[in-house]
This record gives sequence, structure tokens and C-alpha cells, in this order.
Amino acid sequence: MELPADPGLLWPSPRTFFGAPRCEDLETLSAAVAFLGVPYDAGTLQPYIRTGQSAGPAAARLSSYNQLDYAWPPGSSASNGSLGWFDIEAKREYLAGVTMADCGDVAIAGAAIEQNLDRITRAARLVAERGSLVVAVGGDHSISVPVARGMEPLGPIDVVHFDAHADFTDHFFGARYSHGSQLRRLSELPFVRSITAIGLRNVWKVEYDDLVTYGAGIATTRDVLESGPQEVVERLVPKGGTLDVSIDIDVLDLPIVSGTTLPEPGGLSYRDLRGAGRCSPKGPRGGIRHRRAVPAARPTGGHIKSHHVADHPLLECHFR
Ligand SMILES: [Mn+2]
Repeated sequence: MELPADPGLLWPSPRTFFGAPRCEDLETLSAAVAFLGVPYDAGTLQPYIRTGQSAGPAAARLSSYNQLDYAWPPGSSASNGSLGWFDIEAKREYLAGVTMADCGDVAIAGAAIEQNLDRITRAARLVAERGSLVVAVGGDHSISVPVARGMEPLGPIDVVHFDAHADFTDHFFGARYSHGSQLRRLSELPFVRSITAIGLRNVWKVEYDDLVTYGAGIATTRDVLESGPQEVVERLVPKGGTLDVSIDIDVLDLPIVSGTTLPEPGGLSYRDLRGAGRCSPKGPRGGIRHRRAVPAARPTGGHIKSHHVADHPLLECHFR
């Protein structure tokens, strides 16, 4: 990448994910990676857990300023895909030449829960049908279910869940579509063939028992720290299928992601998570399907940093 001396006169505003070109019409989407904002936090177990995750997509777009510029100066012509970024540790560039698009945010309408979930599914499905890697940015973790429903054409799906929590309760006080039950709902989708949960450390016994009964692959945070992310991923994550990777940033240690809604001490480091992404198996169509739900509280410094540390592992999972 050449560093231009002239920054240009105007930069596009507001910022897109990594400064990628906007896609105004999903019917014409043509990009290897498609970002889909899902500003939804109605799946939160209120009032016990704080909300604000709906601010996630906008915060993630803003924080991407100091990670990767799709084109430089921002907004300049980028017919050859992303400029990428140089990793001095690996002595190589990542994401160079990869085409990306920011599809905007799914339209969320107040308390219309079922309609909102349906819209999320329809948008995710349109993106998947265009052959793009779906990168859904939440939002609370309950968006995993409507996003995964949109992945049906790519099935069967192997779900890989990075989270301090199992999210495997059948319900909370009768509520079945909260972030506390999303992995359970995913396990019930007919085209989901496996579940692997990595980084668990605050889990109810009933959830653990049900995960074992289901046959899920399970790695606690301590398993990852003691055995290393590569051993855990190679042992547990199925090979040869289509992966749907979901990262709850609370899988990381509390001081790294202080802005998240349910921070847990004793978690993974950025390097652990990135290492897990790096060694995940590649699937057919050259693709791993990712999405990530980022329960972040409010657009504070911690929130911004939370997004920052999740972005590199997410993308390294696929482009390495
Ligand atoms: Mn969690």
C-alpha cells in the first residue's frame, strides 16, 4: 500500500465498516464479505442485564477507523478490493484484495419482536444467497437465531459458539428468544448438525447437562488456556462443513471488554481468540460463515475497544 500525500477534500460520512463501499440494494450485492448491522437489544434479560447493544453496529463502524481502511483516502475508488492491513508479527498482509460491502442496518421497529426477527432473517438470507460471507454485527446475542435461520440455503451448518456463557437454557421465566437461550434455539434448527461451545466459564448446571445430552463439543476457558486454542479447535470443530461462527465478546477477559453487558473475569485474551480463528477449518465454497453478536453496553471507550479486539479474530477466521 502506497501512502498518498494528499488526504483528498472530503471523506464519506458516516463511516462504513472498515470504510467498505455501501450496498444500497441487496439484490445487486456482489462482494466476498458483506457486513450487516443488527441494532437489536430486545433479546436482553432486562432488568437484570443492562442494554445498549443496539448501539453496537454504529460503534463498530466508528472503531474500524484505526484498524483497516478499505481504500485510502477513505472513499476513493477501490475496484481491486480492500487495501488490507500489514501484520508485522506474521510478516504479511491480511484482507488485501478482498471485496467487501456494508449493507447497512436491518430496520428494527420498536417492540415488534416477531417482525424484527423475521426482517433479520430475510436480510441475512438475501446476503447468503448472493454468495457473500455474512458478517452480522449485533446487537445482543439473541440475533444469532434469526441470522442463522437465513443461513438455511448453506446447510447443514456447524455452529461454533465463542462465549463465557452457554446460552442453552430452554427459557428464562418463559421467554424463549432471549440471549440466554439462543444456542438452544440454534440447536433446534433442522439444518444445524453440530454445536461447539468454546470459552465457557459461567454456566448453569442444567445448561451443562443439556449440552452434554445434546452432544455438543465443549471447551471451558481453562481448557483453552491450558491446551491452547489450536488443540481445542482441531479436536472439537467438525471439518468439511459450513461453519457459522458466533463470537460473544464476553468470551474475552473482563478488563479487555469492560463495555460488554455481562463481563466475566478470567477469560481469554485477544491472542487466544485470534489463535482459535486462525486454526478453524475451512469449509466448502471456500467459506466459513461468521457472524458476531456484540453485547456492548454504551458507546464508551470500553465499548469501542470491545469491537476492536473482536474484529481481527473474526476476519482472520476466514481470510488467513
Ligand atoms: Mn455471553
